[in-house]
Amino acid sequence: MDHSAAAAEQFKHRGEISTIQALGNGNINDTFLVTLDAGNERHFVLQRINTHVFRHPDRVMRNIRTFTEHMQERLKCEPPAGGRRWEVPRVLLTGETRDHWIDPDGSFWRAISFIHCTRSFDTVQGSSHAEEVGHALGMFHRLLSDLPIARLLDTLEGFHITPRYLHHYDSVLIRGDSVKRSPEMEYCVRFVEERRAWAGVLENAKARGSLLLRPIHGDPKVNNVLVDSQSGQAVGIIDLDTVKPGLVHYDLGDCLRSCCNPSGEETESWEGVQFQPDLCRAILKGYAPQGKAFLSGADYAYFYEAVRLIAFELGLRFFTDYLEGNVYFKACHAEHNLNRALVQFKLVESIEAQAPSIRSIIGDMR
Ligand code: GN1
Ligand code: MG
Repeated sequence: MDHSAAAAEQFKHRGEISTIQALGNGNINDTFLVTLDAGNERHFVLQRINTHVFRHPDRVMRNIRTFTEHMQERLKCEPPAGGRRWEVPRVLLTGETRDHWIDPDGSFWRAISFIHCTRSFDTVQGSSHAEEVGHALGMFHRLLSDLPIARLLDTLEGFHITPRYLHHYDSVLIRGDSVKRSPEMEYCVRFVEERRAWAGVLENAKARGSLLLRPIHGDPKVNNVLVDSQSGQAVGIIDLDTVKPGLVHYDLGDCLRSCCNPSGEETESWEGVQFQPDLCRAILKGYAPQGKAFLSGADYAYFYEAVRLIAFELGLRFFTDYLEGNVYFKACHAEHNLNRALVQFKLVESIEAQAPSIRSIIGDMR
């Protein structure tokens, strides 16, 4: 049963609900824009959390409270330079002052404020947009860089731990051993095999103590960055469920793999997917001034591996989900996750083919 209207009622404090529309195209949660007919804030964002993925939604809400308070405190002392906007979504409470509502079917609903006069894009619109995306991720990292990681809970165990995804992939592949493979599946299986030995590169550096855990966003893809509708400047980052301790490399890698593929992760023309170094340069130009405040020499040394790895990891996650029957990512058709995997693997090939120039762009960041 659809409980979105009842859920919206819980979080609305003034006026009546005019409309509830699907918002964005997230692969995990269901997101709606609720519009009211009165009050100062006419819109809010309502979400049903996928509790098969986020098994502890209470931890998600705790983390959001912890880091938004931290960010707000820092912004009081150091407001954004140059008259820029930087906004942090607020968690809305129900009439009973709770930060969530459980519907009669047991689904977990929560609401956050809508950041006005902003928009987001599924693909990068050009180098100035790319620079803004980089700036947003840098701001996010810098403002949280002094939040002790012990204050953040783990909202998604194993998230971005590539060797764990490989381990799961292996068990899924064994289960489906008797299934006849298409040429695309054969390509993916070979692709993973050829890179298996390298897949621990970030986790090994972490285990050696070369890379440190810090608060990360977890999912800074291009459409999670809000830009001001007038100026085009970045205003904030949304989709905060995966904020937890991690390597900033997961974030920078995810941001670059998402933004430097102008055809987007949903394109059906996967053969033509390319990584655009010029967009990479623009993102790092936006990120670097913020990053200088907290990055170490070892951090820079692993950024190339990060972009290659996170594209590979996402391809692996999509491919595994295809083999498993689309149990994790929402899919519009049976081959959807296979197509998404092929997009990421082609992107990895393009990254590998341009390794020297990407490394040199990263070198120029310092
Ligand atoms: C998922 O649900 P969404 O679209 O915000 C996924 C990310 C992937 C992304 C790929 C919790 O994010 O890790 O990078 O799809 N989120 C989770 O589009 O697994
Ligand atoms: Mg997300």
